[in-house]
Amino acid sequence: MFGNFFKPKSVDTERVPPGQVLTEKFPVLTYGPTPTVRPEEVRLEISGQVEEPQTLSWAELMSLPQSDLTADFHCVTRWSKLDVKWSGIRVPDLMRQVRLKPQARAVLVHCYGGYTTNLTLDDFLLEQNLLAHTLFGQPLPREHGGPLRLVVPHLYAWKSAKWVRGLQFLDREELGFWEVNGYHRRGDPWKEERFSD
Ligand SMILES: Nc1nc2c(c(=O)[nH]1)N[C@H]1C(S)=C(S)[C@@H](COP(=O)(O)O)O[C@H]1N2
Ligand SMILES: [Mo]
Repeated sequence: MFGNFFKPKSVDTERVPPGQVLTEKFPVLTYGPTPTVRPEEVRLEISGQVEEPQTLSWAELMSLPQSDLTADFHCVTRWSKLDVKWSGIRVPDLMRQVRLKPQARAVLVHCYGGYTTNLTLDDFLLEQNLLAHTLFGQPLPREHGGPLRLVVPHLYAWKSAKWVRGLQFLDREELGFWEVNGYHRRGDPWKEERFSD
């Protein structure tokens, strides 16, 4: 019996969406310059279809419940990375501080540097979505969105907005930066929702 001795490193193809290739590295994908924001400068503005607009400081964010997440990361340019380890604030834990107006349907995520991306509330409020400040146990590197980024594991990674500074709740979906420029409005990697028709 060779046992596990010669067991090849197996790739779990059920975890790789169609048209994607695995990478061990963690490429950086940013449109435009990388903003420099110090944690103590971070403000998260919550606006739009909410009963009370509010701005959270870094200290306030850190005082919310903190969670770990291991998730696969799929970029529409066809690389996927498995088992990325993040820590941060689960979106539902943040949203317990927010009273949405009944007509809220979607969110436009705003970033330092001007990037935006859109999500329906159904896609945004999921348990596994995280506002991450830690990557593999280290402070989130600036090029990967530090101090604070969104992680939305079930959609292509352009929805995982880096350097988040605002959540604007809307009564109907407005398209973000890549979505205006031809990317799919939702971006489910399992359905290969890469581009809009
Ligand atoms: N603010 C901002 N967020 C962003 C982007 C960007 O250009 N600006 N690129 C998106 C894209 S296309 C991908 S694939 C992921 C890449 O994250 P990474 O650079 O940490 O790998 O970030 C997403 N979030
Ligand atoms: Mo991407």
